[in-house]
Amino acid sequence: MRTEPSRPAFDLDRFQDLARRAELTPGRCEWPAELGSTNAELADRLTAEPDGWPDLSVLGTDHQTAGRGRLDRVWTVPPAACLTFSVPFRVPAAFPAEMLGWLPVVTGWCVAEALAERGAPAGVKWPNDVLVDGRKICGILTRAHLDPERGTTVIIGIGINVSLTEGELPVPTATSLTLAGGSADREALLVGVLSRLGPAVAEVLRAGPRAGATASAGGVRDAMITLGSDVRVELPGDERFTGRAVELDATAALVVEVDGERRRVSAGDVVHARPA
Ligand code: BT5
Repeated sequence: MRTEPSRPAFDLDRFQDLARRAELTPGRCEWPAELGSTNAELADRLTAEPDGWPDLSVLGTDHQTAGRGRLDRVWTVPPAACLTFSVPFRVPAAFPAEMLGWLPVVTGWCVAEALAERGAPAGVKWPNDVLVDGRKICGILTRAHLDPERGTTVIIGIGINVSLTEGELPVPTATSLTLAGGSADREALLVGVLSRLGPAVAEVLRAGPRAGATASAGGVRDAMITLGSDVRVELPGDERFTGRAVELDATAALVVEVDGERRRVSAGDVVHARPA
């Protein structure tokens, strides 16, 4: 993998100026040049300073040296070529745990809308990817941070490939915003994502058991390219089956029709065998 040394560092002042103009009020924003994983680091910082990171704060970095995917997979990008950050949201005590599955897909929808605004029409692949032309441009990883006194904070980690060249893609199934013909302005892209993410996540967390009936859930269903596709489902523990993805249920689980029967998938990987 070749790296491109001439990319500008993320400009936090410019981001904050663009945010002000967009009437976006994020919480605390920090962007160290390098750290291990923004998700792990934000969890540590929440432990050290539980009231120091209000909702819609941002911890980002230009060089993530230990980026994580699901199931201990790695997330890799060359320095400054990606928009890599994590955002915390307090989860109300009454919010049903089974509704947490809405958060990654709602995040995917917000990222897809922000990418479209920056020139790359994107769709959401269940449960945590954003794709452009069938290739992965963004991965999302949520984790719960527990505080015995304050309850649960969900940390939403987002990695968007912004200016990677074809030769820098970590896997052949990836793409980047510039490869897709979009603009490499990371500060404007972050404003676009957060402007959508703040209200959408707040709506879902407010709705509790009715999260699946929110406007955000409707947006997810419209943006989800998995629905209507023939899919191969790979469940944790190596069980595999194929079928047609037909809907998201009230908890954002994927419902797959297999030989006339409906199977509900709440965790696992999905491979799009044939798009709708
Ligand atoms: C994900 O996992 O896609 C979640 C990625 C989340 C990354 C963010 S960055 C900020 C925050 N801090 C972290 O430490 N993580 C989050 P999963 O669905 O398991 O997909 C992982 C797979 O994606 C890998 O096994 C590779 O095949 C592929 N991959 C790795 N890097 C990629 C990239 N830059 N672009 C596209 N695909 C990639």
